[in-house]
Amino acid sequence: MKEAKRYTITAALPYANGPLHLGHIAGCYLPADIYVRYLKGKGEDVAFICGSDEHGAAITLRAKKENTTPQHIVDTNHEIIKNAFHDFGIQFDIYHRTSSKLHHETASQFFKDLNDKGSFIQETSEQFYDQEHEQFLADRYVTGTCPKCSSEGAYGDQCEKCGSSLNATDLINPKSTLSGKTPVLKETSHWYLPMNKHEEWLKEWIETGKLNGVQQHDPNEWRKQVIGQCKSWIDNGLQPRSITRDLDWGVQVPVEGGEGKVLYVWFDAPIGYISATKQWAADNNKNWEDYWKNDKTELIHFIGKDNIVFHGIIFPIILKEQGDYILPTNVPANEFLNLEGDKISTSRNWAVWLHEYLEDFSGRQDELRYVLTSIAPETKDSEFTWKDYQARVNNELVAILGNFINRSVVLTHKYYNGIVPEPGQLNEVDQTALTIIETTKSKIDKSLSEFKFRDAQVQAMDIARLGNKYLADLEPWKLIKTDEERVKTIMNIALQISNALSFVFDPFLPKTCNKLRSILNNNSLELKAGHQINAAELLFQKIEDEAIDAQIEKLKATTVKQSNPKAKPMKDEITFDDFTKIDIRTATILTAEKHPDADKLLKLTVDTGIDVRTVVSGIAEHYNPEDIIGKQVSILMNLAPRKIRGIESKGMILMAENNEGELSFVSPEKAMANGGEIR
Ligand code: B3M
Ligand code: ZN
Repeated sequence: MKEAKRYTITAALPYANGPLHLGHIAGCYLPADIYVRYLKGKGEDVAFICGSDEHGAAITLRAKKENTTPQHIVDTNHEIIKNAFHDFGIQFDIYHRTSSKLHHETASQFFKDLNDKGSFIQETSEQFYDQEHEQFLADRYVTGTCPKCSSEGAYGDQCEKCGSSLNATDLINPKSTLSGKTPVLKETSHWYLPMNKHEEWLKEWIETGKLNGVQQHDPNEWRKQVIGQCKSWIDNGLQPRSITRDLDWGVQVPVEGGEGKVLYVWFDAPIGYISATKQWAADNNKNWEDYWKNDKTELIHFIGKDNIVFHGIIFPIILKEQGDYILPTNVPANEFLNLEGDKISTSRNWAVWLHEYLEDFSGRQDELRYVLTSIAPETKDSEFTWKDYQARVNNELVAILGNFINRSVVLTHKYYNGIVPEPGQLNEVDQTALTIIETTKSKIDKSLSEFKFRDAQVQAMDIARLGNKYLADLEPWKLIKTDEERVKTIMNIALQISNALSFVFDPFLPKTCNKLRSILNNNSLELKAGHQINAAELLFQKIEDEAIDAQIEKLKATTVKQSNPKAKPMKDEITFDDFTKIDIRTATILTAEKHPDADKLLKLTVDTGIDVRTVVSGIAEHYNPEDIIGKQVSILMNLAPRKIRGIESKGMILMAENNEGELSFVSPEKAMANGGEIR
């Protein structure tokens, strides 16, 4: 018996540290879902795998920031993400979690097995350590200037500006995200994956698709940017990469010496695909190994471009080291989606959140699916704008697809009481239309099999265009008065085209196609004469200007606007603990006089409520001494005393400064008792 072919299709596990935005959807989840629907439509055996990535510093830091636990963060976001996927029609066979017991066991066993095989090296090195918090600083716990592109705010594992993957110790001017202080170096021991040992086979596998001389995949079918990124990594020389961290959130390192350490999130997350498959198999009476250890199975990873090296190099190394596992046959990574002329940014809230779209445009998930596929960033970055969204929905979905179906169904009811008429002799126009539809169907099939979803959807819309033109050219509404027999043929063909559309659009617009099939009252590729169809219903509604304007307003309103372009950038983030160390109080100036030795300085005595003290302040160019006596101000109390031009100054008067360097006191808006805390 010939062994059946299977597909394991994965979509990158989203970090459960925040909701999904349109960039995530266009980059990875929508193309994956379209591909899976296409395969399942052909009757293929597919496991469509995803889940929440619940480990890593992004999550522990988020918890710290929100003063809660990592578990709470992942529980909340897992639900939001899972529901948004469901409502958007992304139909995973399983949406699992990496915090699950099964995943911890699976990842742990994987590590143990590879460790036993000698696939890792263990090394002691100096890593950044925050003395105040008594903690090693993994990945996002350190920020600094990127050594590659010099931009500030690069993380210890990656610079988001230039995309370079980094080692924390490469950062220029590193700062702990916990204390804001410069970290010290301290020795710690970690496990490393010696990627350098794998260069040779990886190079051959990426460039030729061969593994041990056996053809595994055709590299011409891989996207250029995927091969390009993998090759450039290999050509630059692969380095050992640490796969454990000094953290207390994640999968514990299960071997001796692993106490207090966890697996690096990028080591355990891809194994999450395997643990999810195990859970799905257990729930559905399948054998998970068929989907991971059988070379008839195609493993395909859908991801965004920032995940390429993990799926094209690191995970394949891990799988190959295990021995029995298959390697991916393709990694169709997308580029990025921009939004209204700017990069999507979660920190600036420059994003359209999927769950908010689904609330604001309830029931209109297919409209968004259509637009995101039309602009899918398959080969280069692309852009979403609300006006373009509106135009594509109104001019394509409503005016072409919706209009054609509606005309066909309405006329069938008008002329034939909703019964598909028997066609007469087909003429050349009819034949040509049917032939074009057949060839377009095979083109769509080919495009989908090559991961060209944008093209495939255009081709599907071409069928609706052709249908519209067919009706517009033949004008059955005029012909009905003169040639009733001919109209039967025309309407039969229009309904055949409608039926074809309910299948070719299915991977792209699943909800609409369900509705269309129920209007046609037909689930089969064939639509027979004499068949009764149901009443017409509109497939799409026009999107009005108000809805679009409201979205643009919302985007602008929630985005942090810089009203003063000259304002200095914000300093590094501090913790609440840091803030509580600062003691600022209300105080009243009792006396003021010019500093005997400095033009810019005034010598003040102030009543701080708890003492009367001398403060030297650099405000002489802005205030006359006599004008400020009795003025209530803010004073930084616990600043260590310093001598300024010979006079000891205790504390500092707080001043606001404008773009021109002019100073102004920061005073309570109404009179307050001196010594009142400012917080
Ligand atoms: N969570 C990164 C990301 O969302 C990561 C993907 C894991 S896939 C195994 O970009
Ligand atoms: Zn950089």
